[in-house]
Amino acid sequence: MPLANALVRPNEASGPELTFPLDVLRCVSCGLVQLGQVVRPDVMFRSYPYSSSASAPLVAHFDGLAHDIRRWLSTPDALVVEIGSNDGVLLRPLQQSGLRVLGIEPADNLASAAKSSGLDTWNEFFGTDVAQRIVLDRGQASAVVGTNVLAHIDDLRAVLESLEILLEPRGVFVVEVPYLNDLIERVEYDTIYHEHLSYFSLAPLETLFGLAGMEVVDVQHLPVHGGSLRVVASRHGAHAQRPSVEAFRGFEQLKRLQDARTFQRFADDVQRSRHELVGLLSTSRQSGARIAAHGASAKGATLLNYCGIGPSTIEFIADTTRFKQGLLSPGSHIPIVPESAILEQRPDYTLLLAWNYAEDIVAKFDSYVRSGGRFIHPIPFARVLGSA
Ligand code: DWN
Repeated sequence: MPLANALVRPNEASGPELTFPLDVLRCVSCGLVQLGQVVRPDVMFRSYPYSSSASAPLVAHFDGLAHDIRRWLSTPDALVVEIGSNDGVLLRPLQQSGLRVLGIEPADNLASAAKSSGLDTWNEFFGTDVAQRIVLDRGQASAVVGTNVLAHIDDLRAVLESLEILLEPRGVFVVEVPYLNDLIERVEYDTIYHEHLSYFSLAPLETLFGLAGMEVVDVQHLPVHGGSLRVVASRHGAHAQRPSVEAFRGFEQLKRLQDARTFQRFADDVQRSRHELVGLLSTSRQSGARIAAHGASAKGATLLNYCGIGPSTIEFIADTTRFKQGLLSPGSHIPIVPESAILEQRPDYTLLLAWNYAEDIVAKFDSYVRSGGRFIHPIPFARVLGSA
């Protein structure tokens, strides 16, 4: 499979394209579901086309997270450090609420975007050396936040060592990760790609934090990104453990996330999902329908390449992210164009490659639907939205 965000310049489309095996494994002792291959982080993240602020629903999500973080802080000007701060989408509301903030962002393009909007950002990968420099420069942090970044980091023990340095005694680590149970139950196989090294559930996270004398003190299930966990961890005894933790332990037992048969059923569901999507698209094409897609997402790259869908089926992918427009999707080489193309070209069908925002996107293109256009939702199994 190609790298999910390695968009291709049209003039390089005939050249070589990096591809890697994509195998998902499960540790039989701690239950951590993880990739069998690690692609170098500098290859994937030094220049990164994914801008969180491009998705309006995400901006609203991070405003909510900024509000929630405050209840774990004891002083109004506490220091909050965000790992993988992207374009500053969370740093902004945190700073506006009076907190001291610092973003750690390895992507050159995103770090400069954040800095140019006045958000203090270091263009680095997080690690123990950065943690030490932060403490020397600003003191220890009351909170360290990581949304959709912990799953991207190979050396999880180094994260724990860095937290030990960076967090003040009652400091909290607030982390959001895609939730394994949602991935399995909703057949969200397209969220599997090389950026996501780990596919977390609560049990392995508790084991991980336990290695560093930390514990999970709160767990929330969120709808964002197809279903995520928001986990708060701190040093043992620093905060009372909320009832949500015990409740989630029971939930995961019920869902049999440690049972191999759960994963065999998932594998069967993935084959069915691919079969039904390819069937729907080819039937539509055979009847002369024109098909486009919306959302040049990372998950879209997995879906298109795994299902063998290319430009002969999908004419273009409309996306609001300026870093992505004018480029081709990884592997499948479908042109990425501004969202206006949907109303201008009026394809009969538009495949939702960012289905996690389906409600917002369908509402956004209400006139397209009213004039007969139809969205196809591929996950868990392909269906035409709004059809009679
Ligand atoms: O972990 C990760 C997740 C959180 O974000 C990263 N490794 C990569 C990325 O995954 P993704 O690209 O699948 O995320 P999204 O947020 O589902 O991507 C949405 C895409 O759709 C973006 O390119 C923006 C675009 N979009 C749009 O064009 N118009 C999104 C919305 C809501 C819209 O209205």
